[in-house]
Amino acid sequence: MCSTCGCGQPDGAGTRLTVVHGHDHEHSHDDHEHAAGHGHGHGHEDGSGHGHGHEAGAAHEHGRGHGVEKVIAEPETRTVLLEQEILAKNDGLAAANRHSLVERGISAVNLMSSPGSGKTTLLEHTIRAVGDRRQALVIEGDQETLYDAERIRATGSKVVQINTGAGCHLDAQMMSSGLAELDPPDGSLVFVENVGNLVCPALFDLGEAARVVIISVTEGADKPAKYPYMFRTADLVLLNKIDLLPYVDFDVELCLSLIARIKPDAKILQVSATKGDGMDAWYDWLAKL
Ligand SMILES: Nc1nc2c(ncn2[C@@H]2O[C@H](COP(=O)(O)OP(=O)(O)OP(=O)(O)O)[C@@H](O)[C@H]2O)c(=O)[nH]1
Ligand SMILES: [Zn+2]
Ligand SMILES: [Zn+2]
Repeated sequence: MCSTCGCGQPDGAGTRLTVVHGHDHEHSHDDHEHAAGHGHGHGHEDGSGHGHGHEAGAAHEHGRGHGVEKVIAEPETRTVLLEQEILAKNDGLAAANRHSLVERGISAVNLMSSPGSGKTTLLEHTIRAVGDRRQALVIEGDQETLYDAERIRATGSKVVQINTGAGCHLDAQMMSSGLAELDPPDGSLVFVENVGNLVCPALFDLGEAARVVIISVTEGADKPAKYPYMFRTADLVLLNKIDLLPYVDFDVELCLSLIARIKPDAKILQVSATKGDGMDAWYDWLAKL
């Protein structure tokens, strides 16, 4: 759950809290004393659980209904309703965006990833490679700065920057405003660089034709397992920075198998945006949009 944008899982699945112990000790629910200050967690029969800290030597009681679940449960109910309203409104606007894009033969591609995986670098090379076949324009999403927009402008492509401030994703309203400002010609290709974040952007449909998730080999092979929703909704996964494989401890097979577990029919391309490896396959994929 994201406190700045109110986004969360659209199916309303609750937040789970599991505390992993750094030490072993027997734990009862009777009054007891702890010799040293430490934190710990425990579960309840209903499947919930929580963690808390103890001062050194502090005695305390653990009761089954000691209020923690109640405090969490009430605001969560309101939060889920708020999320549903936000996402329903977003989906309506996204449908309108999609309709007008399709009518005008414009293909929008939503690029999503962690910060620094190479979205802007990929775009710089892609615009130069495909720009003579199909006009490419860019909507840049960032919390702050015009840095990425300036990099894109240097390629000669038209670009609109959307700064989200505290926001952690682009939404359909921002997409609509960005498109109005960008004014892409009929038949063009519009790339959207979403805010670097593997969580929130996945929840917000922009009306795009395709979603591309970029993961780089410097991030760790376990990212698909940790952020499954992002990978589940992707039309294409790009594994970037493969030129660095000789220097980093990244298990490609593990990463591919984790993606396949989340999305068995996932399309995955291995690329190096800076060195050019695998980029022709990416350009071929784009040509089919
Ligand atoms: N070695 C290597 N470095 C890359 C590659 N692609 C991008 N980089 C580098 O990774 C860094 C981050 O790249 P960006 O393109 O700015 O990443 P980004 O996803 O746009 O970052 P944010 O907009 O901050 O989310 C830069 O130093 C790039 O030069 C690649 O294929 N190989
Ligand atoms: Zn960028
Ligand atoms: Zn968010």
